[in-house]
Amino acid sequence: MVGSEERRQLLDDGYCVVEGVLSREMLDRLRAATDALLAQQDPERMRRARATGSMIPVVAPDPVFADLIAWPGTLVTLEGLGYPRPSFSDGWIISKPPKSPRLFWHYDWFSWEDARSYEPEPMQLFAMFYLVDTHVENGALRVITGSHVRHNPIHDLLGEPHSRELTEARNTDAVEFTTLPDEVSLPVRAGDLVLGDARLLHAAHANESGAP
Ligand SMILES: O=C(O)CCC(=O)C(=O)O
Repeated sequence: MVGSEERRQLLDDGYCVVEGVLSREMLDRLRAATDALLAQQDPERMRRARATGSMIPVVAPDPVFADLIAWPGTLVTLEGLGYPRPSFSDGWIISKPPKSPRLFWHYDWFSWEDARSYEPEPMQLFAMFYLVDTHVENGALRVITGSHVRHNPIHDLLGEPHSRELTEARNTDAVEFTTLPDEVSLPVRAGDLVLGDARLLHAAHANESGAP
């Protein structure tokens, strides 16, 4: 069970890591379903998504994704954090091909004109489930602690987050791909869950390994 320490971390730091949320059986089902979808991906579409990775919507016709969205381990975690009635907005299957570049700095929040965007309580969380052990060499998440509520110099420099320039990684020397002095890497094990405030600045390491 998660509790007050994880809630403090989510509110103060903007994220928390919950270990072992997915069962072995669920991991096997998800790997089979995502491998099948990835095998059908158009290579040109994958090329255009070099920085983000595959980005396949989870509305794919396999009931395992409905089971994932309503996964009891996630719901119990959210309840422990103070969110007993969450709703789902959207989800994506993200596979980073071997030797693919970094993901650029961005945040997921889209409604800054709403005054509640400037309050401590998040209005939206991201939930990232990992199907393989993920570390700095194969695409681990990078975050800037506290950037969901505090200004960071990179906020002033970021371009349009899903422009073709960025998603195709046309220029990985651009500031959006840079290593920041205050960034933190979040390596995880398969089955772990990273929960984060949608306002948090995040990016990912390149996948320098030979495996997706
Ligand atoms: O690709 C990743 O590792 C993170 C995905 C992400 O940042 C997002 O979906 O907003």
